[in-house]
Amino acid sequence: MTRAMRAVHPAELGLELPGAAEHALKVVVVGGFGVGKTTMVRSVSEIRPLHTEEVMSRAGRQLEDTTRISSKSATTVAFDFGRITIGDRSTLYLFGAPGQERFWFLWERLLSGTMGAVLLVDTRRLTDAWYALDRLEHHGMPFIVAVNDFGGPLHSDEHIRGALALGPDVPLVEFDARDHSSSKFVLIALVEHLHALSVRQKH
Ligand SMILES: Nc1nc2c(ncn2[C@@H]2O[C@H](COP(=O)(O)OP(=O)(O)O)[C@@H](O)[C@H]2O)c(=O)[nH]1
Ligand SMILES: [Mg+2]
Repeated sequence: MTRAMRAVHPAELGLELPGAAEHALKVVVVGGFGVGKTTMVRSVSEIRPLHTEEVMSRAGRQLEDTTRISSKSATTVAFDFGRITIGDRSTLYLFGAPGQERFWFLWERLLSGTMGAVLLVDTRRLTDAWYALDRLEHHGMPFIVAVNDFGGPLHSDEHIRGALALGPDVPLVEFDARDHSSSKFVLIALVEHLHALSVRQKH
């Protein structure tokens, strides 16, 4: 997996959001429940990230399988939102997807206007990524896969690619969502991937 990545200026992408600041890119962070989406948006954001968390209600607890994730007592009920500047003039607006199944209807809105996505995976629960993967592929959304380090089994890239049926062109990186620089590298990897795709389209 790749750790060192060359920084690229998103201005090179020529991708802009209608009505938004120049070189503003909307990026979504998706993945299964408890995989580190909120953690990543918080650790990387330059502004105090907006998020809506609630202590799980008794009813909510019955709806979700939290037995495997015992440390998780708060859950994201709306999008996480954060912002990071890369280079002088490029701003990424980050949206963390809601993890719970009862908020999945928000996905269409989440993905509209989105330039690219980061799919987070936990090697202990690779299959939890399938729903997000299916949605990304359904929307033809460019994405990279970021393996969050929970101390789970160290799988080879081939194993992870096989389990998620990833195409050879989808970048796979490892990181720690709790770490600002590590999370920033993931976003730079996504920007580079978008750049590579736009160059390929032009030729
Ligand atoms: N060990 C470890 N724990 C993490 C990491 N990232 C997140 N966590 C913890 O995992 C739990 C779930 O993370 P959260 O960001 O809420 O997941 P979300 O449901 O995808 O938003 C929290 O208790 C985090 O502190 C990581 O890289 N390593
Ligand atoms: Mg969350």
